Amino acid sequence: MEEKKKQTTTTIPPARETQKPAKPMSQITLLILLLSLLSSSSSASSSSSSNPLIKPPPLPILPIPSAPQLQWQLGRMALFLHFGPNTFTDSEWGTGHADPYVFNPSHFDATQWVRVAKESGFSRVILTAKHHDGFCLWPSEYTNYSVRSSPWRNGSGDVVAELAEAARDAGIGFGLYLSPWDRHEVSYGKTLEYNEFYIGQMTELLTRYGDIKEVWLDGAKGEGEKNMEYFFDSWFSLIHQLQPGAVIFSDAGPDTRWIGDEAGVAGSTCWSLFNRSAVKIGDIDPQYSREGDRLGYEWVPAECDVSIRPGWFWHPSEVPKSARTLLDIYYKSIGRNCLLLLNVPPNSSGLISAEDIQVLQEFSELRRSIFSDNLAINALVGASSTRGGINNSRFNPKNVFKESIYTYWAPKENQTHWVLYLNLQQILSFNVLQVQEPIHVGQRIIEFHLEILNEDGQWEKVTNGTTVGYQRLLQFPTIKSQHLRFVVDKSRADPLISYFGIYMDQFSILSNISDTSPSTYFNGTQVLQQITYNHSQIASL
Ligand code: FUL
Repeated sequence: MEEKKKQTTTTIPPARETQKPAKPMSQITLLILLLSLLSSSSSASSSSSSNPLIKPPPLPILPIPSAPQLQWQLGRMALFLHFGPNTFTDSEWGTGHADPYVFNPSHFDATQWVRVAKESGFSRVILTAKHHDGFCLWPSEYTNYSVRSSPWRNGSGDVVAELAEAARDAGIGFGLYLSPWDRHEVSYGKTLEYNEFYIGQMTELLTRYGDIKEVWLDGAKGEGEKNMEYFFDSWFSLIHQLQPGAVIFSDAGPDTRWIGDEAGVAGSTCWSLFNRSAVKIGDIDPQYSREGDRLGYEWVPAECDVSIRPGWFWHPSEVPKSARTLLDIYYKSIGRNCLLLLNVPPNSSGLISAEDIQVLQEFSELRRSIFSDNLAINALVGASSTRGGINNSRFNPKNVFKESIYTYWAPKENQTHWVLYLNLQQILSFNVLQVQEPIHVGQRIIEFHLEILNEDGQWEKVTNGTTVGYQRLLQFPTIKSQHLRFVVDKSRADPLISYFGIYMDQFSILSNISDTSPSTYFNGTQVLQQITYNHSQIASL
C-alpha cells in the first residue's frame, strides 16, 4: 500500500507463542511443517553452499509491462477533473452550442486542484481538455470554441497550461482527455477532415505543455450521431511518438484499458493480459474487459473510472459519495489489480468543493488507519522452497515485507507446491489479506488460498482467490490465529510474491464483502469517530 510499513528479518516459523497460547498443533500439522522446513533447507544447501555465484532472477513470463505502464500502475490512483461549460450549465453531455460566455470561473485555482490530489494520495491528474461538447480548455488554433472566446481572464486564459504547471511544480503526473466525439466541430462526420482536425488538436496538447503521462479517450457517442471512422492507429502512433512516457487509455488500450463500467469495480478475476484485437472501441464485451484474458498476449492493465458524485461534471444539487463507499471501491479496483481513476469535478467557481475535500480526507484517513499497520510485519516467515537456497537473501521469503516490487520471494524452480508459512508470534485478529506480485516480470498466479491454524490445531481455509497481479486485497469475516499458510494453487510460471499483508478493517460493512456494488452511506462524523476508536484498539493489541 502507499502507507508506511515496517520491516522484519526473521525466518522459518517455529510454533512459538508469546500471548495466550493457541491449542497445541496436531501431530500431522507439526509433521507437515517440519517436512516443509527440511525441504527448504536441503534445497538450500545443495544449490547455494557449493556455489558462491549469485542465482539470477527467474525469466520474465510474457507479456510484461512497458516502462510507462509500470509507472502508471505503481501510481495506484489518479484524479479525474471534468470541467468545462457543462459545469456552468448543469449538464453532463453539452450540446456543443452553449455560449462560450458561460465559462467564467470566478476563483479558478489549478494549484488547489493539485494540492487536493497530492494530499489525498493521487499520483496524477487527468483533465477534460475537450469533452463531447467540443469546448477547448486551451486556446486551440483550430477552433474558436475555446477559452479564448470566454470572458474568463478576458479570453487570455489557458486551463491546460495552468494545470500542467501546477502538476509539474507539485511533482505529480499530468494527463489529458480529448474526446473524439465533438458536438460542435463542423467537420465532425467527415472522416478525413475530422481526423486531421483531431490530430491537429492532439499535437497542440502534446507539444505545448511539457510531459504528458496519460492520454485518455473513449468511444462514447450519442445515438443517431453522424457516422465516421476514427483513425485510432494513426492517433496512437503519433501520441507515442510525441510523448513516449505517456500511456494511452481507451476501451482497447493500447496501454491501459477501460474496466467496462463506470462504478470503479473490476472483476474478482482481473488479468493485465489481454488481446486488443478482441475489443472494438465503443463496443466492448463487458466481461472480457472486466476480467482480462489469462491467455492474452498483450499487457493492457485495467483502469477503473468512477465519479465521487453521481455525475461526471459538478452540479449544485449533487453530493459526494461517503468515504466508506470510496473505501469499498478501493477494495474492488486497486484491490483487484487496477488503477483507480476517481473523478472529483471542480465547481463553477473553479475550485474543488469543500464537501468533496472532506470526503477525500476521510478516505485517506480510512486507508491510513487500516493499511499502515500490517499485522504480519513481525511474523517469522518461511517457505516451501527458496530459489537459490534458503540462504539466498535475494529471493528469501522475508522479502515479502519489503515495500518494492523488485524485492520478492521466489520458490525453487520446477515445484508444484508453493507455500509461505507465517508465525505471527501471537494470536491476532484480522479480516483483510493483501498480496502483490512483482509484475515487471509478468503476472503469474492463477489461484491461491489462505489458511489459518484454528483452535483445534487444524488448518482451515479462510479465503481464496484467482488473480493477484500488482495488488490483490481480499476481505473476509474477522478471524483469529497465530499461524498462517498462504498457498499458491495454480500459476503460469514460478509464482513470485513481492508483498504480503494482513490487516484489521473495522470500517467496512460486511455486506460489502461480496462482488456487488456498495449501497450504504455514512456521514463523515461517524467515520471519524470510528477511526479514533480503531486507533486505540490497535494501540492496545
Ligand atoms: C464517458 C463520457 O460519455 C462521460 O461523459 C464521462 O466523460 C466518462 C468518463 O466517459 O465516456
